[in-house]
Amino acid sequence: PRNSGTGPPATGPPLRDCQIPSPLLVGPVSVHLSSPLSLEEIRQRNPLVLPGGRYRPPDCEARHHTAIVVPYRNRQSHLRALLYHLHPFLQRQQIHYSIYIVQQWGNSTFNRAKLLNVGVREALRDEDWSCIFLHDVDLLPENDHNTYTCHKQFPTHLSVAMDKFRYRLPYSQYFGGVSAVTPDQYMKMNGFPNQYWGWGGEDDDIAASGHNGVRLSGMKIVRPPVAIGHYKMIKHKGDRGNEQNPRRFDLLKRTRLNWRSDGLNSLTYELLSKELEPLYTNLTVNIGEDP
Ligand code: GDU
Repeated sequence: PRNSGTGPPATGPPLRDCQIPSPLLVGPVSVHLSSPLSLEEIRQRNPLVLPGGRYRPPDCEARHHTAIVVPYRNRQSHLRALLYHLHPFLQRQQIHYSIYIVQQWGNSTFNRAKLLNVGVREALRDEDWSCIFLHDVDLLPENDHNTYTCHKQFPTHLSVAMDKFRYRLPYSQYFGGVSAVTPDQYMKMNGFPNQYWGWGGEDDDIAASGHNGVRLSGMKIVRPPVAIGHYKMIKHKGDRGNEQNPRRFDLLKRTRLNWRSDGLNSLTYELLSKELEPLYTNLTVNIGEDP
């Protein structure tokens, strides 16, 4: 059937399934950051993107349904650069997608992983997404063969070769930057930890080896080849309100004890607003503060 239960009912004749790989892919793309366009200009360049940052390929039935969740506060120029690059990138992949910006309200210490939990939960209220991407705002993919889809069995880590780390994986269990899970994988992991306030540790809590790999509950991490998983990171200084978390090492030691009780099942927050902006869905959320 048209839309396979994840969108509006069919109107016209059924579409054929999109080809794999998409014939629109171009491979490596050069990412320039010199003159970011305005949101209005980006909108004009993406006329098929619907309010909320939603898109479906017009000529074929998408095989993939991906929500992109971006933890966010006060990075306007990065957000514009991301939207500018990501919309055409995803359209070339012929994916049905939507972009969610999860904005932490207030000035309390930033909490990336908790915002990701909020984004996943809210995105799944909208649609039956088959894949959820967890995407830093400052990372721009440089090769569209790096497809924004999920592996059926295992979580995926996409940003394996960032310019910041000289296009290599910084350490073998690195799971930060851009990663992806299916809703099932996410449930199995009990989501992400809510207790990491400030910079660092939350990504390692999910994936580090030895004692801490437990959150993955036996799942391994799959990755694209290094030649394809290229990303440009927009250079930035540390943000006010996201200073290094000095407790991260202590928390990491306790992942084995805590992961079943700290995550999706202990998530509390107050959704202050949900706006369907022309290029993204904006969720403003009160996630509380570091106790
Ligand atoms: N962020 C904001 N506003 C802030 C702070 C952070 O929007 O004030 C969001 C952005 O999406 C940003 C992400 O949080 O991309 C991660 O923060 P940083 O960019 O400051 O951190 P790094 O560039 O050092 O990123 C690496 C990994 C992240 C994460 C982080 C540790 O790429 O995925 O694991 O370390 O917290």
